[in-house]
Amino acid sequence: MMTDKRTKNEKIKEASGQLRGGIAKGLDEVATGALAEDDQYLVRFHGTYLQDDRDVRGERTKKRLEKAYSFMIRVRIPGGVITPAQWLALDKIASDYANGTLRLTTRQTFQFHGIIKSNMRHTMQAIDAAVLDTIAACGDVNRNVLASSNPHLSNAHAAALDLARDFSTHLLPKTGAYHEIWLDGENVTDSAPGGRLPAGESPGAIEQEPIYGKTYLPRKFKAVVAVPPFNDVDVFAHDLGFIAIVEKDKLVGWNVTVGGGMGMTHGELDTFPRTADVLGFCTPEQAITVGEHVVTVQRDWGNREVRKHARLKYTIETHGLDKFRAEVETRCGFKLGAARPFKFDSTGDSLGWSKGTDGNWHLGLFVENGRVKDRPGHTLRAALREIAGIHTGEMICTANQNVIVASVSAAAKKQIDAILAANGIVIETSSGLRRNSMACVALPTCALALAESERFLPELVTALEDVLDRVGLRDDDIIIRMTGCPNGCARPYLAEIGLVGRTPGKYNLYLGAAFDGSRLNKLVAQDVDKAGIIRTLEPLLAAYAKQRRDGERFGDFAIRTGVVAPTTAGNRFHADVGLQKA
Ligand code: SRM
Ligand code: SF4
Repeated sequence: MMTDKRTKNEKIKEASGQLRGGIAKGLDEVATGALAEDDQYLVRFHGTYLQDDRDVRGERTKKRLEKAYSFMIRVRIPGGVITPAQWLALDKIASDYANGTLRLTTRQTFQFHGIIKSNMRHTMQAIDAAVLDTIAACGDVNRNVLASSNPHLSNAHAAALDLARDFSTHLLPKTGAYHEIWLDGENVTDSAPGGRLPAGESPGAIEQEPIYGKTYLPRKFKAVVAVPPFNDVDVFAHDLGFIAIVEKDKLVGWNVTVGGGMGMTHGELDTFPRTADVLGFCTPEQAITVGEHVVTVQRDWGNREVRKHARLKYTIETHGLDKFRAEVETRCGFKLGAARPFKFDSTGDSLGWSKGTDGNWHLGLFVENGRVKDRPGHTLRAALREIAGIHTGEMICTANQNVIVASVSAAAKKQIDAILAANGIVIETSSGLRRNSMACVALPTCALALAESERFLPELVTALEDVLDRVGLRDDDIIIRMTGCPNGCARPYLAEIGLVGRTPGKYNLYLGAAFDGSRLNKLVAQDVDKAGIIRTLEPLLAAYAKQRRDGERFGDFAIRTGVVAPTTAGNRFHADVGLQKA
């Protein structure tokens, strides 16, 4: 008899009745704030995670109390664009049901933290009432699709948003489980996926998942759309990417990228971050078909026996790019064209006010580590709420955890400036390093965090700003990203300075990534604390300030001068580690 070597997760998906499991029943169970173990995994496909407050975990264990359980909910917003009315609705949810903050993520959306089980349905219904949903925001499916921020910048940017929205809709799970569990037969909104069961149908009987089948994908799947020269979605970090090819001011199609990803495990050298490969070129009409078949090949070829090797990046490492391309082309029924030339300059956002070609203004507002909250003297959440109250354009979440207030008239611009000033919000950041900083959530909510991230990076940047002052680099753009573990949620392996948590207070330091997001960095120091990070970086930053060539970036400088060995491919990430020259 053949043994079933598939992971436990595969079996849970298969037996779930298209993502139902025991979630509905578990939500009604009052004896615990948690869900049954299998349902904790299934509920992710609905855009939510069970978490516990790790700050009080030890104390509660001592008192033999259940962990302080609550849920994180992630909204699905392809391209990150919402209306001011939706912003206000989400802001209200943060007060009504969550911990009073909104968290902008590295994938252009919002997370709420701290929602207790008895409020879960109310929260999901409030999100639905705002004509938003959370389905497929997490789980082994195509997640929120990113698009280069601000559709008003050019026709290609508008097309990028359209493609992100269309691809997201195309790949949505078709199951009615979401509506059944969370919305209880509430009105299904226009944007909502699936649909309610027709009268008389038993749950699970009518649904077919033409793309996903019963076991969905082997692992999460992430797609993005980028418009050169801005790589603000970090296209090379994702499973699937579309890069706009504009010729004579016209979007002629997309270069397709595959096999990017960040996650790895400390000490396991067969896990590594990987930059995506360019697969070829497709026309605008072909894009959804190509994307769908990248997904179906991964569905069929992806590793369902070893979850750590289940992402598309390992499928491509295993089978090779040529074989993968041939299979995608066979399934599409047409061949991809040769990749067209493109050039990226940067991965950051355009911050501050800029004027669009239509005469309207756009404000890129830095949100430190994406946390929208009020603190004394800096009431950012209140300011954004007030802005949303008067704004008639869009509010856009960026993949750098910032927000763009888009399409502002000259008169409204003055009002917005006044609101910001009254709430203590200064548009300019204190340094180029802070402007380019990102940290993942980590403690206290993330179950996987090994060290602080969001709560520590601001203080580290402040300390590094003293170094920058000493060496004369305060205003220079240098990318720094931190995560509390090696999963890579703030894409630290594509940062010129990457810091990845090992244990409380200790980080691995990575240097040498490209400013345009095309080259991974390299491990240079292990288990360093705050003082060690500063000690290691100061001489390198001083040398950079003195010896850099015109326009040379810090990451490129570290490679050119031989201080850090370049990472030429993901599978070389763990080779030649350490500082090469003191
Ligand atoms: Fe992530 C798991 C937060 C973007 C790679 N990520 C998690 C979880 C859900 C922890 C867990 O599994 O229990 C974190 C919840 C923390 C919390 O308390 O909120 C979490 N990830 C985040 C966010 C909120 C980070 C942020 O500060 O913005 C980002 C939400 C994105 C979104 O809106 O969808 C976030 N995560 C990313 C990215 C960046 C990206 O996609 O551009 C990555 C690296 C790219 C990639 O996927 O390769 C990323 N997250 C992971 C991984 C490692 C995946 C892997 O292939 O190994 C995990 C762990 C896992 O999946 O097992 C993870
Ligand atoms: Fe949690 Fe690790 Fe992701 Fe940070 S990188 S949010 S610590 S899983």
